[in-house]
Amino acid sequence: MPPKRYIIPLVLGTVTSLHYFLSPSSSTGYGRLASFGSLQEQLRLPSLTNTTSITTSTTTLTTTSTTSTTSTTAAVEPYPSNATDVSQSFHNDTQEHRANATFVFLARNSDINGVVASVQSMEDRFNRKYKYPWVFLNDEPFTEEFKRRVSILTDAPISFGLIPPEHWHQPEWIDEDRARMGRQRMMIKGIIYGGSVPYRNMCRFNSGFFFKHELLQPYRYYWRVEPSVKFFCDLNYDPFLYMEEHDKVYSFTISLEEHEPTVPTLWDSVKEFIDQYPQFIEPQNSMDFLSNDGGKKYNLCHYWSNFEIADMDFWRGEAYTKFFEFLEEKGGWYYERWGDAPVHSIAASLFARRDQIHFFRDIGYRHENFQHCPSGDQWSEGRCACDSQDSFDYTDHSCLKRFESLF
Ligand SMILES: Nc1nc2c(ncn2[C@@H]2O[C@H](COP(=O)(O)OP(=O)(O)OP(=O)(O)O)[C@@H](O)[C@H]2O)c(=O)[nH]1
Ligand SMILES: [Mg+2]
Repeated sequence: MPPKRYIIPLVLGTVTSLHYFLSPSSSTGYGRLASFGSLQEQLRLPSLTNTTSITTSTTTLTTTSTTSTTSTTAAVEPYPSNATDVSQSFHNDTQEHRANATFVFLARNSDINGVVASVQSMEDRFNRKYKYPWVFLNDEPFTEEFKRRVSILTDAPISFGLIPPEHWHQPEWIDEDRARMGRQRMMIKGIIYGGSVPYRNMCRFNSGFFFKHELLQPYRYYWRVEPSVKFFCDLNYDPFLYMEEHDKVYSFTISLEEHEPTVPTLWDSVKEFIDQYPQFIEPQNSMDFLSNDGGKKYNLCHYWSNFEIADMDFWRGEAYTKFFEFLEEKGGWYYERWGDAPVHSIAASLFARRDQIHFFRDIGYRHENFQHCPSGDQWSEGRCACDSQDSFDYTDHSCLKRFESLF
């Protein structure tokens, strides 16, 4: 194995958090939304005629900045010691325009077999041609065996990062007695992962911290990948560039209803946030994806976040930063079992224009127990290895119809 294949982005931690504070926010002009009562009507779908006048509110991060990172706790694992600068090798790979993007893969060492299967599926179907980098994150150091097995799968740059403990563990200020009671209640109800603290750590990390990791600072777009997922179709174009060129901030392949007992108070918190920070609500929001009555009640619809291609500058922006901080104070990741999927979906639906959310209909994808399989020309042109009759899209608990009715 040539050493250049083991690449560590030692100079990738190059854009400081200051950058985000300096980034323009999308909040101006929405201050007229004053209270939830009056908000209700305005959150209903306005006409689509104004969409062309909206400009993007985010800034692209570059990989060439030389500012040193401010992170002191996030460890970057050297692998191996003679590794080279990932940004250099990234740009040398091709002359074609590519997006400032990476795959993000959170995993445990024990997930290795599922990780290998997912990476191979992605490489075979898309990335062998495009060579976007891979960033692996873990709350424990990755083993040499993990790195070895992943590294042989691709020629693209790979880096392995350790998550800072404060981005992962249950915060000190959480009332553990109350959290334990919440877990016990959920276990009694038989809610999946209801008794698990690590699962809650993962949900909170994916909601509010992954995009702050040192290894992700150089990038704007990410594609989240999980163990044991399948990509069924050849992708003959670059979905990251699609996101960039069409001003998209969030995308999905499967949308569905959340288990209500995992989020009993989430929507009350969201309504409180809307009352307190009306300036962050995008006038062309997609509240009607989330609610059947203009915002009074959450219909539990969310985008399934094990697949996400999205814009990290959206999560790094003022609206989402405030939203995450607001929810964090409620402690719902630990007192209940708030998932990153409803949290991301609610934020994307409220703070982005609805036309900035994209359904990748042509990407065949499976995460147990559901799959999206394209149909028609997309199925045949993508050489999709799935049955197009077997797709979650229009089944009973899918929210795709609701998404499509927004347009
Ligand atoms: N490092 C680390 N990663 C974790 C931990 N728990 C979950 N993950 C990762 O977080 C992602 C989501 O976890 P999953 O266990 O897949 O959760 P899920 O998709 O809701 O449920 P299943 O896939 O059905 O188990 C996966 O990429 C996991 O590998 C953990 O304790 N440590
Ligand atoms: Mg999973």
